[in-house]
Amino acid sequence: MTKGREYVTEVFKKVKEDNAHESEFLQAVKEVFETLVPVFDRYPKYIEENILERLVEPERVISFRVAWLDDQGKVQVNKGYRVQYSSAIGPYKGGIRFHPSVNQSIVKFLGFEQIFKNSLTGLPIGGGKGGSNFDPKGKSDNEVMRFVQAFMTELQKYIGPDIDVPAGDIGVGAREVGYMFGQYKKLNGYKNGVITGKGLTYGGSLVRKEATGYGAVYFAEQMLKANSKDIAGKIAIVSGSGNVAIYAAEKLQQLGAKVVAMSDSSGYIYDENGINLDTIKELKEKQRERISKYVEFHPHSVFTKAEEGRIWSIKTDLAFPCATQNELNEEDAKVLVENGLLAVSEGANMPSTLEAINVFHQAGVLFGPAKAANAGGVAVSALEMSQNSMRLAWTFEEVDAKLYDIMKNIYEESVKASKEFGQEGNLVLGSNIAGFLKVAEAMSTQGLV
Ligand code: NDP
Ligand code: 2IT
Repeated sequence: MTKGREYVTEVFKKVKEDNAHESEFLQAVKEVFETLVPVFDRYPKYIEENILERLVEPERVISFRVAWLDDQGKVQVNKGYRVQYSSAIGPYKGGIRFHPSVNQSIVKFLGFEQIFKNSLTGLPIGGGKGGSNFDPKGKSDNEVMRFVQAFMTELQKYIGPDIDVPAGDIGVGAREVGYMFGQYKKLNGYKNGVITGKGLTYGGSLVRKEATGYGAVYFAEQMLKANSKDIAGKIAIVSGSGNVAIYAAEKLQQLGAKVVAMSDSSGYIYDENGINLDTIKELKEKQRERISKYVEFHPHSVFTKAEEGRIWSIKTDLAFPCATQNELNEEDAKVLVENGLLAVSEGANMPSTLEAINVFHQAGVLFGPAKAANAGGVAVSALEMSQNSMRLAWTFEEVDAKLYDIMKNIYEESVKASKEFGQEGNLVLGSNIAGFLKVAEAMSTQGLV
């Protein structure tokens, strides 16, 4: 056993003991740790400084009660969280998720991933994440507003433009960000850099809404180009139908791919003519409807319930998992590979299980891992912070060009690290190492703080 392997094994054992019930968190940690062994073999000083054990422990975990009144005047109580994971390279930065499944394990896995992702963007942002087990589905706008105001009344004590800058994630879009910003402002005065993903009328950045989805497609484009292939003419599947999925599908269509399927938690639609995104935007962004309704507008399309079939059973060249963690398992991966899959670009966080990733790697499928492929969202968040600080706004074309360059750079840095550490083309390893090295060096330079 090498020194690096010994160190990683020992730290992971401790992490497992200390966080035994946090399965998503342990999954995310395991994936990263496995790929860092060659780094510790090469740089023993990081073992001496015990960088890994320090990094895997969040700087701060905040959890709080959120009590609010529903439309019937009844008191409702939810859990709220903010994990301020690492400030080694900048203020904590990461989204807020509202979904009934949110717990400490989910927020920690997302926060841990965010450290490396944010480092990869090349911009000065640390890692953090937050959320609540509040379910926005079926709630009135007024209920959402009252909940968000109660949530922010607590959260505002811990955030600030140079301290910790939240944004959206699952269940947190334009409406929720607007209410969060309003409540923060009421309590602290106007500080536009305190949250990103803001509306364009009050300090938001052009392209932020599109950034994660567009970025995941730009990343796929880089992988394909390096293999003398192209997006034009390809069949694509995009899971989910939220913010990331919609704009991944939009960019795919702009580049000439045919997106044949999208989904939500109730099931998926298959449209052999190619998904009509105007219908999806109307149903999802405006009406907050279920995706099954798409069939009413396009009767030739087919809806399959989640219990009755998997979106990944459809034959496709490109797969963009853009819904949630662990939505693509080993069995799904095998079916996709049998059907001739070329490439996967992860728009969601940790959508593929570790077993599924192994299947893709063994089959030679081009695989763009979440930390690299979906970093476009947080990258444009950081550009929103820059514009806020400068008190000016760039055009759509300017921000889009910067996003494109950032995604290209992440791809190139990940390939370079995979080569330097002996597994050329393994972008899971490459992106983890490229993201880690900058954070580790910053921690090492700053001493034991
Ligand atoms: P949205 O809330 O806009 O959309 C989420 C989509 O995923 C919906 O279609 C939702 O279906 C589906 N979904 C959510 N949870 C589940 C579940 N447990 N099972 C099945 N389907 C589910 O969120 P986003 O598009 O913002 O986020 C999607 C993914 O992308 C997440 O993993 C997020 O962490 C990641 N991400 C988001 C970024 C951003 O900028 N927004 C940046 C980088 C990553 P339903 O409506 O039925 O729940
Ligand atoms: O997972 C993510 O990168 C996000 N939800 C976006 C975070 C951000 O701060 O823009």
